[in-house]
Formats: sequence, C-alpha cells, structure tokens
Amino acid sequence: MTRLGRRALLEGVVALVAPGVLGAGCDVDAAPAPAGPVCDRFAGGEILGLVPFTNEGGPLDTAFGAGLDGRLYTDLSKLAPERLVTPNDTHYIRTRASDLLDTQGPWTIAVHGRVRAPATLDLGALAPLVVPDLGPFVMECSGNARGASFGLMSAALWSGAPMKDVLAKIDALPDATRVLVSGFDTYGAPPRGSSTPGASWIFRLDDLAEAFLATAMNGAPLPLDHGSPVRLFVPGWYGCSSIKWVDEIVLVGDDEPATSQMKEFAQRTHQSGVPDLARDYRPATIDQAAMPVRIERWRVGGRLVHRVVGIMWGGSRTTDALTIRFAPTEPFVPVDRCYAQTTNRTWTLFTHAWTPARPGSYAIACAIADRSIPTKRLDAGYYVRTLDVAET
Ligand SMILES: Nc1nc2c(c(=O)[nH]1)N[C@H]1C(S)=C(S)[C@@H](COP(=O)(O)O)O[C@H]1N2
Ligand SMILES: [Mo]
Repeated sequence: MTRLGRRALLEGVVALVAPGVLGAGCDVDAAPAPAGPVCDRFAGGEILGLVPFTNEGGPLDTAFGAGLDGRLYTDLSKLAPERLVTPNDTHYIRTRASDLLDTQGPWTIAVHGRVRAPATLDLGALAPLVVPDLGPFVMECSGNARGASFGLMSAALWSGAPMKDVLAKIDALPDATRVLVSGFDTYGAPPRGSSTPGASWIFRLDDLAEAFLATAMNGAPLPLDHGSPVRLFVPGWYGCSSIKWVDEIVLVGDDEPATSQMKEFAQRTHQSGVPDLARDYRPATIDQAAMPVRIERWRVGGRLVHRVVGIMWGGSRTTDALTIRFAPTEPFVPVDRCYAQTTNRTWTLFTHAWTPARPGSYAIACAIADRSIPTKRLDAGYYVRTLDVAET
C-alpha cells in the first residue's frame, strides 16, 4: 500500500468496482470496450495497492503559506465516479485571503469606466440574479505543474449571478467593448515567491457569456480563501482569469492596456509574447487535456494487471478519441474508456487496463486522436507522469 491506506482504498477506489459499475464478460485481453460504464475488466479481481508517480511534489489536501504564497494542492488520486466534486476544504487554492481584507463592512463592487453613470453594486443587488445550481465546473491554474502533483485543479458545484445578467444592469456607452474585472489583491507582507499583487483581467463581452459572479461553492457560502464574498468564475478558462474578492467592474474600450495579471500569466496562458494591449490577448482557454491520476495494481484471474485511472478535461467539444501510451517508443492506443465524456464543463474519468511487459520506469502520456481538437499543452508533454513498476 502506498499513498492511500487500505481504508482509503475501501472508501474510494473500490467504489470504482461497485455493483452498478460492473459489467459482464470483459476480460483483460479483450478488444477495447464500448463507451459508457458497462465494461469492467477487473470484475472478480483483487486490488493489491497503488503505484505512486515519481518526481512529483506536495503536500496534498492541506493549505499552507499565506497571501500570494498561499496554496492548497488537491490530491487527484482520490477521484472516483461518486467523488468527482472536490469538497471545499480540499479544493485547490492559489493565493489565500489577504490579512488586509475587510470582511466586516458591507461588500461593494464599483462599476465605472465607459458607462453613462458610475454605480455601486452591493450583494443585495446581486442576490436576485443568483442561480443556485449552475452545476459542476472544473478549474485549473495555468501554473498547474508536476511539483504540485498537478493538484492546482479541482471541480466544484457553483452558485452565482451570470455575468450577462450583471452586465445587462449596467448602462454602458457604445464604445465599451471590453470588461475589466478586478479583485482585492493587497497584502500586508510582500510575497516570498514570484507572484505579483494586483488581480484584474480584461474580457471581450462575448468571453463572459458563460461566466458568473460566484457567491457559493458546493452549497456553502464562498470560503474566504476562494474569494468571499464574491469571485468571478470563467468556465473553460485558466483560473488566473477567475478573479477573487471582486470589488470593481470597469467598462473599457479597444485601446485598453493589458493588466499586470494578464502580463504575469501571458506565458502560462499561451500568449505570443507579453502583449501590451488587452485586445492582443487570446482567450485564456484550457485546451482539451488528459492525464492519469492513479495507477492501481490488481490481481485478476491469477495475473497481475495495472489499472490506470485518469481524467480528461478542458476543450470546447466532447470527444471519444482519447488515446494513451506508456513509453515514447510505443504507439498511442485507444483507452478502454469506461466512462464517456459528455461535457467539457467538468472533468471526466477514464480507465485503462495495462500489463507492463517488464519491471522498470514508464512515462504515461495521453493524446487525442482527432487533429481538429486543439491540444497544445497535452501535446507538449506537459502532463506526462512517470512511475517505477517493480513487478509485472
Ligand atoms: N484577487 C485575486 N484573485 C485571484 C488570484 C489572486 O492572486 N488574487 N489568483 C488567481 C489564480 S492564478 C487562480 S488559479 C485562481 C484560483 O482560485 P482558487 O484559489 O479559488 O482555486 O484564482 C485567481 N483569482
Ligand atoms: Mo493560477
């Protein structure tokens, strides 16, 4: 047993082989199974433990640090069909609430710029616009990396006021083509790390079609570290645009300079260079991506078999073209895909049976066998995870 103890396996992992998920008649050597939760090649088998990924970092599921240095990396190895929503206390955090944040007085959002009259939005004005169950959305930090075991990514059930409804309340001038959303981002002490203070992002009006001002997360009031009392959430975009502690909405024009936040994250959001003007930034969208999150060792019918459990996320249309390989010299093969992707809003699990030929080090990579789907980060090898197999 590594990483997860026996208890965690019983509570979480074994749920993957709960009766409803089991299908009949799939054996380990069978051809790739049809999509949908019908096939389980591990029926009747016994789980022996997990194989950890190598060269990755932590700690996981525990918040640490303060302000701009504050982080929580979510332990993705615990994902299972009925555990696809990250609880609030283990949802990833990038930047913890400032010691200077005033949570006592009434919270207001200043609305100004290219508007007929500046205004102030308070939480009372947002309340009637709030949709309680917008659904599950995955969020990923553009700086999500191996050193954090790729744990700067989580999925939650969100409640909030759709930005299109908020913007409809604002009397904008005809030359207001973009929206700057800004959040409280001043800290008592300078950050130790490389993060810089100042959190605002500029969007084209169309970019915000699905965005919302979130006021609750997983049915609970927004936690302080996640932007209480109100934060922006931009589905499908990297987290750096989902401004927390929103206190300003400014209507701007086509000549607006990029913000310090946009410049700080230009490389991580795959811009060409660091453009000076907001209009020269591409949408900070997350391309379709996929990676393993847990490698299980099983004994099935007297044979040792590995089971890869992974997630696919990002992208703007669903695909069933997910493929996997275990060494750069191998061809990509279709994953067994016991759970089909039905949405890009949140992540989707996949599973794959694997019998490594010999003990040794393996590098697991995923790819999408559909050239019409952008997969820039995935194809750059960003999400390749390595492991040492001791016994086959
Ligand atoms: N005010 C403010 N908003 C912010 C940030 C910040 O540092 N300050 N970090 C951004 C980044 S880089 C990410 S990835 C997300 C993380 O949101 P979370 O901590 O709720 O997961 O918040 C974004 N919003
Ligand atoms: Mo981020």
